[in-house]
Amino acid sequence: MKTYSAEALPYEFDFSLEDTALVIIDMQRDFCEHGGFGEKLGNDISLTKGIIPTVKVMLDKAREVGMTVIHTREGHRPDLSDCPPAKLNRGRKQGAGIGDEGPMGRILVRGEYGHDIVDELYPIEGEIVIDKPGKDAFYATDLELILRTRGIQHLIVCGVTTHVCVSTTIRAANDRGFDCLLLSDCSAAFDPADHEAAVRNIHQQGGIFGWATTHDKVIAALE
Ligand code: TIU
Repeated sequence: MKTYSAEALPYEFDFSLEDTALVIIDMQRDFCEHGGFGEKLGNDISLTKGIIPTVKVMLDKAREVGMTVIHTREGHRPDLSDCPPAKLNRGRKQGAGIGDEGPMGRILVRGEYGHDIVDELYPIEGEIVIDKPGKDAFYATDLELILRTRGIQHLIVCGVTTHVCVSTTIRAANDRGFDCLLLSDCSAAFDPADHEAAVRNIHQQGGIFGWATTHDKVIAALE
């Protein structure tokens, strides 16, 4: 296996094409478009929407070199039988009831327009889509089985939001023994302060949860 080395914090991230997956977290209309879950929670979606072109550059490169690509979507069954009352009740308090009707269909419900991935980053044939009920992409999904079956050891992770689903998934992956590289410019939170803190929290203490870099460093490593 040929090894590539990307400049990163706290030090270079070494990976090969065969044992690496690009994991794009929750780039759904519900988090990046008007009227979705993110906006209903009282957030400005300009930052989550704003990373779409940058994520697309990274996605195109991964497709070009043949890297495994995994997309995740946060959402629930139409009958909400997989949505814990604790999550449902907190969303409702904020006016963002999971399952409520919105301009893009029922909020965070599988099969609805708002639940799906934005057009620009829409999965193509051969890419894996993981539907997850929680913030952690490993929780109650077959993600780990798929990664182990493919011999994946390294995860290049991006998407939204940095401090919620991206960070939670990286922490969960770290405990399962995967090496994670966060792409800071392909990730966003509604508040930049949350984003900055989340990025730092990944690579601090000598890379306590993993590495962080920008997409151009990974692309440079692959060229
Ligand atoms: N609210 C928030 O920041 N995020 C989420 O609810 N889900 C994800 O991060 N995908």
